[in-house]
Amino acid sequence: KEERNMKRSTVFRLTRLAAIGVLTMTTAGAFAAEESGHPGTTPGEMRYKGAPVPMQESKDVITPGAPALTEAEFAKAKQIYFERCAGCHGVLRKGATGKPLTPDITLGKGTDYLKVFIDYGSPAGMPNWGRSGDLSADEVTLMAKYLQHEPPIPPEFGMQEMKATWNVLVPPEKRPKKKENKYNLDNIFSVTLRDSGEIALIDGDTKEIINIIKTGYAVHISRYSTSGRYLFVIGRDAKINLIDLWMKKPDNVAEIKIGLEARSVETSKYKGYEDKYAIAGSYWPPQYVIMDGDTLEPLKIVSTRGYTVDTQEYHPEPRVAAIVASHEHPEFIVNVKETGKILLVNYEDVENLKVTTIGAARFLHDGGWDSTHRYFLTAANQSDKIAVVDSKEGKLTAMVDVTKIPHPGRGANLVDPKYGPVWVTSALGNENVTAIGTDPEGNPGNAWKVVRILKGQGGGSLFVKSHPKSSNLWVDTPLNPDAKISQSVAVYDVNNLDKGYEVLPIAEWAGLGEGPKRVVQPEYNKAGDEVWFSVWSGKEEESAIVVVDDKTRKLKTVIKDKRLITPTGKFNVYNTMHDIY
Ligand code: DHE
Repeated sequence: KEERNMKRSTVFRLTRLAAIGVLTMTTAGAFAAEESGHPGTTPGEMRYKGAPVPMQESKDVITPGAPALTEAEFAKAKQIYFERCAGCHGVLRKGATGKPLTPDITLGKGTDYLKVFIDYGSPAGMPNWGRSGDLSADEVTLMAKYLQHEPPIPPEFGMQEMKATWNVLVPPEKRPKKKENKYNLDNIFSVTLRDSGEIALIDGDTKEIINIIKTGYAVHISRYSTSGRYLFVIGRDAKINLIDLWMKKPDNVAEIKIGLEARSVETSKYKGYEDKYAIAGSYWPPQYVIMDGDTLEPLKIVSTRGYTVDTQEYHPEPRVAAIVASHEHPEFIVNVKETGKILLVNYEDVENLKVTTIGAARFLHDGGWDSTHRYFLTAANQSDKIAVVDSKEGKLTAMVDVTKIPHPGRGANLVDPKYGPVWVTSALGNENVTAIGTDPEGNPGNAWKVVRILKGQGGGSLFVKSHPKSSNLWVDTPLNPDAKISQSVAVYDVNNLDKGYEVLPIAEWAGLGEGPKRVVQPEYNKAGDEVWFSVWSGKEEESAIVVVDDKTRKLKTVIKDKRLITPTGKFNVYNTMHDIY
């Protein structure tokens, strides 16, 4: 209800934001989802879908036989498509989590059929764009006609385009020779300020803001170089910022755009290659690029276009999802979403790149390491599976079936008193918190099996977290439609998992006014004795970060500042660079 009220009062603002390409999933996508009530698709899943694609230019084709559209109508429909539809149906409409919508299919269906679909949605997850009021009757008709034309093709983004955006603001020789500030670098947090196109660097010891740094649009993640000196931040618009934490006041030293839309960046971690290379993957164009680690100079671009793992059908747009750096070999591990392939990209010789392709399952998304950093566990989210890769042997170890739409973030590693070491994921589609055995030597009977399913507060969970020094497991539920659930967090005692969870009212502790106040992404400090939560409100509303004492589970402090606009992901230097979670 709260969100619906917000919707009415902010329709005008949202339309403007959409027009300039900064409308976010939590606005457009979430409202449609909230009101859709589709059997078979939970509100949590629906809210996670359909983010706008920041696409401006494309090659447009008016298709013979398709209903007539003026140039202005075509342009308007194209904008609506990229803002509302491309997140699920793909830029080229070849289908991603949503169905394919190419003219060979849509022309046969015709305008009237398509109008009904767009208006009412479908049980398979298509929002009811017309009925929910998100699109007017004229816009529904316009979209039904537009979908019968060939999809506009956005431009490619090769070396020339990347080099044109590449900017070394402070060359390596002009950078500090040693750390020039007094911060305890290991305990700094990079915090995504999603809707302001910035990150906040926060001193984990004093909780003071060190700097607010301009980045790409709707930043997605932060990762650190192995030495902990450099911070890499990537925006949804595929802009990467390289930030030097040794500077008196840490700030940007280089930037580049590696495509038109992206989510992932990582740096080389293998012995001898620390801080040497960076890699980023893009949604559009579907490719990854290896860069120089301290300048972001693009060195090698590799396309991910190819054939799906199962039906071996060509996919023109397989997006790059999570990337991790191997500790066992000089390799990056790259999830290719729509084809369901996991690539082991060996960076020993960038000119003669060796790539091992592991077939997993479609819709690879996010994932993280087991506690030994040998096995990478990653969600094939719409396939309801967790793929396990042995990074030492370079092989698929197992495919584990889990329940509806696993979403681990990087997951959480615990020692289950009954089953030994396990890795945990929560889910978007239901309340299950699933533990998978990860110790083939010590506990072979449990390895790569679901050994325990805990009941959580509900679906719409995005992230779980624990720490080797803690006996708590934290599970958020920011996309649950019930405000009581989305504004609180569940915490389990790892030594007594059967006891169930305690609920902490994190948003209430933040003491904020109006707003959705979703509680998202637990992140530990270096010592493992504090957990930080974002209380994520609207762009115009006050948000905060709530710090909880891990041992007592009591409120420690609330970080509030008018510059903390829509905080979401938080990345502690030490834990992120050492893959501790
Ligand atoms: Fe994320 C990680 C993609 C929406 C917050 N998100 C990731 C990763 C991918 C991804 C591929 C893994 C990167 C890696 O490890 O290399 N996310 C997507 C989407 O495609 C999606 C569904 C829609 C979109 O348009 O982006 C999406 N993500 C969101 C949000 O709405 C979230 C909740 C808020 C926000 O800031 O935008 C969000 N995603 C995050 C965070 C991580 C992340 C905080 C990193 C978690 C971690 O602990 O590593």
